[in-house]
Amino acid sequence: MKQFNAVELVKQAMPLEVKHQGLIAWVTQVATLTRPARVVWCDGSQEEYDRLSAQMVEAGTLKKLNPAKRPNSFLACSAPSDVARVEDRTFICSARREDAGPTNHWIPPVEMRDTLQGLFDGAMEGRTLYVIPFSMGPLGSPIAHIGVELSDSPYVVTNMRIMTRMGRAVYEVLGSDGAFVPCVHSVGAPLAAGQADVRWPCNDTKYIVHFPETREIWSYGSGYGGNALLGKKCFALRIASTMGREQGWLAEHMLILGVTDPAGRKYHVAAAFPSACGKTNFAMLIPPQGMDGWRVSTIGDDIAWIKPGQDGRLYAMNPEAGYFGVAPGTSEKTNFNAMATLKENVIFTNVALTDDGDVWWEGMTDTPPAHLIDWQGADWTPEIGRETGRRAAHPNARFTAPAAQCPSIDADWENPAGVPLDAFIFGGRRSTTVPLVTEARSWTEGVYMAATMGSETTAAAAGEQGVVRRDPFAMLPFCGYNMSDYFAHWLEMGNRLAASGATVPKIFCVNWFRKGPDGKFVWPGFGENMRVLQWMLGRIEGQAGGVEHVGGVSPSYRDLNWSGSDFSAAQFEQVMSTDAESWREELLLHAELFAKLHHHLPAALIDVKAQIEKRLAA
Ligand code: TSX
Ligand code: MN
Repeated sequence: MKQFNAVELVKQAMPLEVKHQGLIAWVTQVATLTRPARVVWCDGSQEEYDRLSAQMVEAGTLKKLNPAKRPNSFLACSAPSDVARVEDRTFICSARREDAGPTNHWIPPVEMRDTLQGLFDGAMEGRTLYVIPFSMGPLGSPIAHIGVELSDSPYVVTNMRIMTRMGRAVYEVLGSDGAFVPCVHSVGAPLAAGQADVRWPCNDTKYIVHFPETREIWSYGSGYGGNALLGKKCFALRIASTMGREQGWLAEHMLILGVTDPAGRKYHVAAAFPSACGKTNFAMLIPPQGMDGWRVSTIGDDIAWIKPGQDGRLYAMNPEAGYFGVAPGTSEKTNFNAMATLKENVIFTNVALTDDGDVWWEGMTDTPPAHLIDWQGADWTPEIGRETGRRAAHPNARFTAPAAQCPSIDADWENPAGVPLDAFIFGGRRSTTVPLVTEARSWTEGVYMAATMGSETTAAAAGEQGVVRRDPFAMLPFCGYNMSDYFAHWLEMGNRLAASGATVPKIFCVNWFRKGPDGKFVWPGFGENMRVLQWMLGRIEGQAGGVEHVGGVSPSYRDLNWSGSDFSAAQFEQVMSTDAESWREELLLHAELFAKLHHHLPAALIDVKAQIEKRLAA
């Protein structure tokens, strides 16, 4: 038998552009460990995308959708055990446990490296190791950062081509000594000689591992979403948050949108919501009837990298190039722009297949098609659905689509300088207690609001339904370091901005999800949220009215623009009201969170809590 020769495998077909000895050495090292049958250096071309897609169709991983209905689009159906991020298998392996903090899983780096060596030993046997060079942020932009993912999944390659700037040009930007974040990924399913592959290879053992000090990512056992597309949650949030802490910027789980008023003045807002709150819908909002002349444009729907500019203001950019959005619930009514984005060049994962070769998911249309193939490949009819409760699409089914195809895409979405922020919005799903909108009286009070943010669990997530889960800044699963240090970093950024003399963005807290006594949502949400956005901009301009209360400043009924709406003052009262009793209960929950995060918890946040308690007692 021929001796395994990693150097030979790696050098074969290595593009001329690759001049980075550190990169070549690292690829050789990983190939030596994982022993793939082939190494392919990706160039990011359409030809490469088409070739890999055709290979995956051949292997049964992808179905090609009807080109007349959904041109150049594919459906992937995963193994039933590999359908979401695995938070309990996600590790931040900092040298010191306290740097990961109480909200992250931690294992000593030496121990974890040992485990990974064992797992990756021969993990790619019989498979191809793809070298995937990518840039988070526009290529060559001063705020972009480069990563290289080594993966044995062709599905990862084609998804990364949509989600990031991936390909040949990245090798050029890297040059001979450029910095990159090394990302190693294996589905953990080596193939013995002659062994047939399965449609969705993966392993029951899963590890999603980050070494923040050395800025490395290692992912094993899953081919799905954030577990496998390592530029997204692993790099652009967990690793980037630690880079931002060191370098004085922010990596946030935020959408970014532009708002242009009827006079043509443009504002920019970044907003953080936990999952299942409709972030992508908000990023692509269409203003309602009666608000003609207002326009919302989309800069990003999931991640924002935010840095102070020369003028002292905060500039935000979207490090991604595509949307990896939740499909169920997306319709022409809830998100017209998303549906238009999905017309072509899309990879769908775990949605249902229609008889004419198109896709369907719960919530796409009011009436489901008479017959479907569900996400697990079984026949599905509305009757079967009713009788068994089985869904046609998995609740966490996704689309991967190029951002450039979004009709509401902002002209500045690839501006290397980013866009200047006027406001931050934080929100959660709360059926009681939290008003429709509240403005923080100060940066510190805003950081408190964001830090204590909570959201009720929905049926879409595992576990009990309707329980309030604290999710500070919507970053609970994504902060790469100690959450209390992260709060301190935010407070410090505020101090720096104030010291520079520039206008500091205002911070608002929203809740679209208050329910009435009948258990129904009171606020119509979606496009109607534009009225709340208008009030915020009015506050920024010092024009809109508001009333101070225990938690901040909120509008009265007359402070919002109701043109084209029949929302009544009585309904408004239902989405705004708070009583002292529910505030006291809420503060008990804040105390619980603060107890968990007491180590390094900034005193300024404890002060805000004391102030609220004092106002309540008065
Ligand atoms: O995305 C949502 N947004 C933000 C939109 C810009 N959703 C969907 C959340 C699940 C991902 C919302 N759901 C919003 C909202 O503002 N509000 C609600 C609650 C709601 C649901 C349905 C109706 C009204 C409110 N109305 C009817 O179904 C007719
Ligand atoms: Mn997200």
